[in-house]
Amino acid sequence: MNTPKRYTITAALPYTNGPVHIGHLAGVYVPADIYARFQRLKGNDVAYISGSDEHGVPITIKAKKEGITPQQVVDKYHGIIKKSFKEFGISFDNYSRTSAKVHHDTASGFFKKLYEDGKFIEETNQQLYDEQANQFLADRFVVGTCPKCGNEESYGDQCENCGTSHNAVDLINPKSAITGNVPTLKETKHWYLPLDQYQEWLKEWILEGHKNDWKPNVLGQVKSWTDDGLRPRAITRDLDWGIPVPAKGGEGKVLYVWFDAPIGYISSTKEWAKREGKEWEPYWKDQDTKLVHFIGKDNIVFHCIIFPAVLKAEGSYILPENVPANEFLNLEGNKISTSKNWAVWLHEYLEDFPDKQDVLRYALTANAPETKDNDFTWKDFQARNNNELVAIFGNFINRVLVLTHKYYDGQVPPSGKLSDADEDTLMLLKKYPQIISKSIERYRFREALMELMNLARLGNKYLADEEPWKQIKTDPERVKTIMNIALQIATGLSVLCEPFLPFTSKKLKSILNVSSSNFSEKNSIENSWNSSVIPTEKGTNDEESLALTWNDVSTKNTLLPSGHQIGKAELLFAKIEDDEIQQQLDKLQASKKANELANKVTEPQKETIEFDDFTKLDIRVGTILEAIKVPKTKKLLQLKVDVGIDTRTIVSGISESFSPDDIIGQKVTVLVNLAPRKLRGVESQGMILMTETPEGKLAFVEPEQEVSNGRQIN
Ligand code: B3M
Ligand code: ZN
Repeated sequence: MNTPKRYTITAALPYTNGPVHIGHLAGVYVPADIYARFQRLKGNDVAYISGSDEHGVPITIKAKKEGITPQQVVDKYHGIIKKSFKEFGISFDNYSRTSAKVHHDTASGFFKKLYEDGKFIEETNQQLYDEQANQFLADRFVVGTCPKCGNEESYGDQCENCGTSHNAVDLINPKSAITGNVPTLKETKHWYLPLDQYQEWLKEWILEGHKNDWKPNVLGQVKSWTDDGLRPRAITRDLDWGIPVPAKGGEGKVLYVWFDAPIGYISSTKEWAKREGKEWEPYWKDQDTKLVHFIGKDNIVFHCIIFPAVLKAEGSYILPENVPANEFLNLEGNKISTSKNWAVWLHEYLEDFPDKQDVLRYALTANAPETKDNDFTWKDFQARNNNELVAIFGNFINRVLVLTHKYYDGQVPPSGKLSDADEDTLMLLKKYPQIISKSIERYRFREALMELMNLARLGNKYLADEEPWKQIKTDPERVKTIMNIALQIATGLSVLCEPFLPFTSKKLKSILNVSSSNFSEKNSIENSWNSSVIPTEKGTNDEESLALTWNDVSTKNTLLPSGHQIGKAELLFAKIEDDEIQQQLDKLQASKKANELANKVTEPQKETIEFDDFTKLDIRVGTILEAIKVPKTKKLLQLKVDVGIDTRTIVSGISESFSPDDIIGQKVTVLVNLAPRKLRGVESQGMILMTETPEGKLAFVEPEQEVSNGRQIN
């Protein structure tokens, strides 16, 4: 076997201003997890690192909006995010947070070293300022037109449309995101990283050095910025949420979130190493370590320009081997949006589909936005499950397990003389680790997954060609060989599917009665992150525990020896029915609508009235006695209401929210002295007071305690 290599694999630190959704998963966490699990299975030494990004303006904005402190915001979402990643089987070796002390110390230390080494420019100049909010406007506190692409909703530090990162003063027509005011300019001092000084080096390192192995979308963005010419970037801010600037004159200022966040990878590695009793330095400073950053395309500039420049300025760190950034995932034809609540949230998915982690991992990988933006639809999710996982993978495994039990009581039969087809099939099986590796090593996870499914297809084809269920009557000896081979394929699948479908792999291995190798011990769901796992020695007694590695599938002639006992057959995947999908579609529409209503601007207050105007209104408590639909109308119900004074007819436009039967006996409040008027031929003698729920449904206004009909409201 090759000597193990050391890998530091990072997944972008999610902002803790909201939960994680499928866009984050498809773009970053699922591909990074496949890669990390794969490298571990290959026997490599892996640190798979992430954590919560708890600084920055998005968090301050969220706190303002919810009327809580930034600390409360990050505590809430850090908890939700961490729990959902864990339940989803993301096998981080460590998931930290940038509010941790180790991170504050590490980021401060970086700044100090660069400051003392004279790597920064210190400059006092004019910055955007909101007089009303009493605050400098950096980053997401300011929106305006992007100087590069003309997008009118660019943020102060980055345009989400073209990805360009700029200084807030470069925005055309800037506006404060806090008050909507046009900002003024005010003088302030900041520290700048002179990116222009790194431009030639960056071009050489990335555009020349990696022109053949980095993704075209990443190279394209880097080229576009360097062609425009890099300029010094401020790495400090006039804010109070963040890591204090450790320099003279830095009082009241904090580090720019994009200065400290990537250093979070290093702090998280330190935290992990300390817990595991390891050295952290080799993972960041040894030239033989491969550093790979998994990110979404909006993070390219920070991982390919700014962070490398910081590492280079520091001098003792390695640079990324690759930054395989993904494009964006859309949802049902629209851009995923946290603010519009157009998203599938991971923690909600896990509630609705508690045992279907692998189905989502599969659907997101099969449809990953690797080279262009892609669309997630619930219909596609269903089809991927029913037509691929159930019909191809699950079907093959199920046939193998059931037949092995039926013919041999679950004991692997011996193989006899091999036919040409047998030899070919076994040879193909041995090729799959290599085929799948090749795709994974090139960050082509869709392709890798397709190849994995081709192995399941190979299994199905083999059974369909050999028809053991027929041959058992005529040539039972031959069937032993067929089933032996089918069992080898099933075992191969159980090992090779682990990076993609870890829950399935675990279940299948336990049915087949084989275990993970020591290298992938870390991948087992319970043992993953934040618990120290002591790798076990590779099983010495193969009879007891068959510990299989990725390479074993290529090198071993038999993965499952004859006579080996397998466990009870169980289905790996279940069909997903139409109504489950419809529920998700309904939920999506409902949450979008609820969000629109919640964000609906509250109507401004009406003109002032005098007390006498108010006393003119005669509002009484009443009870609905009868209700019928007004024929040929959509909205109108004709009601009989006891208002204490009398029982009268009122026509009310509430038919879309209530069915007549449900409101008999409903307490209501009625404006009784409204001049009668005819609606569709029926005279209405008053008006029932209504309000609206966040879902847009009408709601009655009723007294909070029992009140008799006719009581006045004043
Ligand atoms: N928190 C941005 C984002 O969530 C950011 C990534 C940091 S990686 C160091 O898009
Ligand atoms: Zn732009």
